[in-house]
Amino acid sequence: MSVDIKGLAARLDEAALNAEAIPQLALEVELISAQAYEIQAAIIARRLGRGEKRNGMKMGLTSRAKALQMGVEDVIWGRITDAMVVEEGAAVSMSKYVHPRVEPEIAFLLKHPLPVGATALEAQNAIAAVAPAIEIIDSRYKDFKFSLGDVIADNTSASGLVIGPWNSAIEDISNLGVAMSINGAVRQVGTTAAILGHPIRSLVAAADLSGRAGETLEEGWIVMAGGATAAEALSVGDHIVVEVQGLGRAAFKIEA
Ligand code: OOG
Ligand code: MG
Repeated sequence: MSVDIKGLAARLDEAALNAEAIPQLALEVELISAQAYEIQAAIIARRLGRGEKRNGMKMGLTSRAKALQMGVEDVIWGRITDAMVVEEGAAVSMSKYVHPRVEPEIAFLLKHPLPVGATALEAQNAIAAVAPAIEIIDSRYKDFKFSLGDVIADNTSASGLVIGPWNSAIEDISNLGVAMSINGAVRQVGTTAAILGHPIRSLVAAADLSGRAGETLEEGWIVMAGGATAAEALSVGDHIVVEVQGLGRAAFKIEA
């Protein structure tokens, strides 16, 4: 079936720009993954056209907790641009978002490109540094509800990322404790082992998925490994802190 890739991309891009929810595309058209990724690519092309710079990739639904919370089983990925980066410790305005949620992640910084077919050892050797991170997800769909095709088209709900200190002396990251607090109360706890059993597998999968889409993970790019726990909804005034054992913390605030 023919799908209006550019039209649907414009709809999602404008929903994000206006911070206004739209109905799920699935109510109108059943997208196969390849079409949904084309829509995602077209949204990013619009953003790059406005001067944003591509600086990485995010993995999604790499933990059981997230797959269960969202009711979508497949590992998915999205594209990151510089405009999505929120300065660590900063306050961001709620007006930028529809219904934002946060999730605790770790971020990889690449010191050289990582092609499709990379092994776990090659992935490990491509890492310049690892950081504790927060992903701000904000589905452009009403009620934060979507099908697999919907969420892929919507750049996998990517909206913001907060990166804590980069650790270049990389220790074993396979099973680090993760805690996410909002206003001083711990809301989610978990471990990096929840990310595909070992977060390095998320980086290997990122290389494969982007390679198959005709891209390569580039030197200097950030790769977000995916939420280690379920996400939490945000309200004005919230102060969010994610702490990863041995890596440090990342924090930000949400204001009116
Ligand atoms: C989809 C994005 C999932 C993650 O880390 O699992 C994701 C969503 O939950 O809206 O970013
Ligand atoms: Mg995420």
